[in-house]
Amino acid sequence: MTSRFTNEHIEAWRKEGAVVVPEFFSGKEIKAVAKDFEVIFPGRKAAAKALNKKQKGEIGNKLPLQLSGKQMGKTTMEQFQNFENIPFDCSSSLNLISVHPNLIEFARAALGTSDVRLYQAQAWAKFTGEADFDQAFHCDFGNHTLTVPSEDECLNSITFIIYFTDVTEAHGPTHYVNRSDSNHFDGMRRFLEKREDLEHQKDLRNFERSAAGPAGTLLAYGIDVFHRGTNLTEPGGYRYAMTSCFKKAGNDGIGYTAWPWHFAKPWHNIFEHATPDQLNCFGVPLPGDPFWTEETLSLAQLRYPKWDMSEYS
Ligand SMILES: O=C(O)CCC(=O)C(=O)O
Ligand SMILES: [Fe+2]
Repeated sequence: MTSRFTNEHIEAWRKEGAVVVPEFFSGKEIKAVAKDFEVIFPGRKAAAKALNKKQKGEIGNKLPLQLSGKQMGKTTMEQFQNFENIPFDCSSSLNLISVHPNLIEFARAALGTSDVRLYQAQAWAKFTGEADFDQAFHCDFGNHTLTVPSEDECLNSITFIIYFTDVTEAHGPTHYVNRSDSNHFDGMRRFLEKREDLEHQKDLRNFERSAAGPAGTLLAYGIDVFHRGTNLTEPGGYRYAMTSCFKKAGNDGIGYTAWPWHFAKPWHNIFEHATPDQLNCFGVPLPGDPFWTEETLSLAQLRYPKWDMSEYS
């Protein structure tokens, strides 16, 4: 397997908490995944005009948060209209992209372990005019752990946001701030003490970077990194993205999705096409694990009749 990233990418992620890798995915992979997005989110229409709720004052923040003439963005339910957990009713392309072997390799290198688990994977399509996608800077640790981020990034986790359409500044790229610019723990202290702190938001804006890039671009970041979604302003524009989060196996402090909770979803789409290594990311024991006995093998085969279990027996 040819690596799609360098040691510099891993070092940048470790040091700054965020790194962008353009062209991580190939044209063929992008095309197949984008086609699956049309299957799971059919008939969505992008508008010619962006929705800017803050200017219209429809949502408005409770506080008069003027930020260089514009109010501070906000995370709203409307931004998540086309947002779904794996597995999906579509081909294996989208179903397996969050455990692509090169992504697993990236997560292993970043977290300094060979044993990683996927704990979040969501497809997310955004269309111009569907919502005002502008968010305030935040860290994701709030819904990835019940406490706070560790000082050791390997004890936290790695989130990938992957774009499967070209993303310019007009297509709502994720904006982020490097740890060394946000003063890291001081920044988090300010965030925890006062979530809607306009002064803090202004400070962060001075350092914001963009993950904009062609389809296939990967943004890797940590749960302690300030970032925000931005609005789609391109007439008729849309952004297809996938999130994929990994943690070190056995790290009970990090969580989000309990895969069996989604038992009614089409898991066969994953079992019938994934390698043992990919399935292991969901917690399926590897071939040779004591879990696998004659009984468990035959029962699992009954549950997923088309799963090729030859490597397990
Ligand atoms: O969609 C994006 O670019 C980022 C969204 C985000 O950070 C969030 O909803 O937590
Ligand atoms: Fe976020």
